[in-house]
This record gives sequence, C-alpha cells and structure tokens, in this order.
Amino acid sequence: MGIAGSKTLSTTLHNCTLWKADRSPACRSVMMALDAMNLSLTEVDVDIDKDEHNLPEIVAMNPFRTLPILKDRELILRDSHAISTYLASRYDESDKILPQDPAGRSLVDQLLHYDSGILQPRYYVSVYPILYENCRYVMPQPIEDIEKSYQDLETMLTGHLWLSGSWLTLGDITVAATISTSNVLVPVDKQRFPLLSNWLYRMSEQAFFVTANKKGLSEFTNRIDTGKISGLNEFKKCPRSSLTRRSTGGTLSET
Ligand SMILES: N[C@@H](CCC(=O)N[C@@H](CS)C(=O)NCC(=O)O)C(=O)O
Repeated sequence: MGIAGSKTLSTTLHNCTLWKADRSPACRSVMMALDAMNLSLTEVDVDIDKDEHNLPEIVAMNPFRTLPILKDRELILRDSHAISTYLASRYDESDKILPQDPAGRSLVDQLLHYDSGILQPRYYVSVYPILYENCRYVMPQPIEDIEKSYQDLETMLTGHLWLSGSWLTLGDITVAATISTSNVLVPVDKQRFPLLSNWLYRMSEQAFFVTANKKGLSEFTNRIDTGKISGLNEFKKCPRSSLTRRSTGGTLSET
C-alpha cells in the first residue's frame, strides 16, 4: 500500500518501535507517513487518557511527556516531524514524499515548520480546554486563529493540487493530520475555503489516510462529541506491527 494504493511489498524495520496514541494528530502523521512509504515497525499504544504517557519508562525516553516517540536502536526521537523525516531519509528509497534535492526538500521542511510552529499550537490551544478542563466549546479567539490558518492554506493551494506543489509529500501528510483533526473542532467551510476543502477530500481518499488516520480521527471525534473514551477495551499497551494495523483497515486487532 503506497500513496496510490500500489501493492508493493512492505519493508519491516526490525529495530524500530513507535509509541503512539491514535487520537493524537502528531502520531497519526507518522503512521500515515509509514503507510505511504510502505514501511512497517512495531507500534505500541500509549493511552493518554489513562496517563500512560507519564509512566516512568515513557518519561525516560521523552521527558516532554508527549507522543509520538520513535526508537531506532539507540536513537530516540520525540517529535513527529523529526521522526517522519528521519524515517523517510533513512529508509524510503522512492525520493517522492521527501525529495532529496535541496529545493524540493526545503519546500517540505517549510510546511513541517509551519505545522509545528503555527498549526499545532493553534490546535492545542483550541482542544486542551475541551480534553482536560471540561470545557464544551472552542473559544472565539482559537476559532479565529484556526480560521486564519485555513486562509493561509487556501492561499498556499492557489494554483496547486498539493501544498507542496505538483505532488503529494510529507508536508501534505503532516498538515493533513493536524487539519483533519482541527476540522472536527472548527469545520473547514467549503464556501470560504474551497481549495482547502477539496485538498482535504483528496487527502481523505489516499490509502494511507484510510489505514492510518481514519480510525484515530473518529476516536477523537467521539471523545470531543461525548467526552467519552471510545472502545476502551481496544486500548492495549501491547506491541503490534504497522502491517497488522494496515491489514485491518486501520482498526486495532491483536497480532
Ligand atoms: N510537536 C510535537 C507535539 C507532540 C504532542 O504535543 N503530542 C500530544 C498529542 S497530539 C501529546 O502527547 N499530548 C500529551 C497530552 O495530551 O497530555 C510533535 O509533533 O510530535
């Protein structure tokens, strides 16, 4: 399963483990990148709602207490953007989703910095009061800020199918994880942001979006709509492979 759903064989990264939570957009961006590159590794679910990201073994790897975390032999990375670019530059041979030429690469980096510096902080300001402070609504200022991002992205998409230009890259994948999640809180208005809305639809049709984003997104939506944690019995802190996740269409099942 590649970007266009091709049936090339998956490469298993035997030394790599990813600690992640499906409802987290940062984690889903890495999972989508893995699926787009046909890479598999061991995935371990960490339940943020049960505070598992504060367990000593997780904090030892990431004192910032955030997910995702990647371990490749002795290397530990604790930022989704660094993780995805590391995996792509080390293990992806296609040179497609992370171009090797400096100009193409800089366009992707630009989007990743935009996600990390602008989109993610605006998303967290909007969602944390709902997730952790019993707030039921997104406040007016965060709505305004998120809509400013939608306007930025609408401008970036003028004359382009993809945020990175003529083909889909890690930049699109990363932004799609954040925006598809922000969209649950502050819906992308089709009339005001037609290019962004169409781009999000195109992204949602990609095979990797179905296998790696859809389930976590509906878990997140359910959490926001009801305040409840869906499918509690599905949260298991046991390893499974990326391949298993993909073969079940993004749903969790035992290996
Ligand atoms: N810039 C970091 C952000 C990571 C981050 O903040 N992750 C969130 C989940 S999306 C988290 O772990 N939050 C902890 C919490 O909700 O308590 C990245 O992209 O990896």
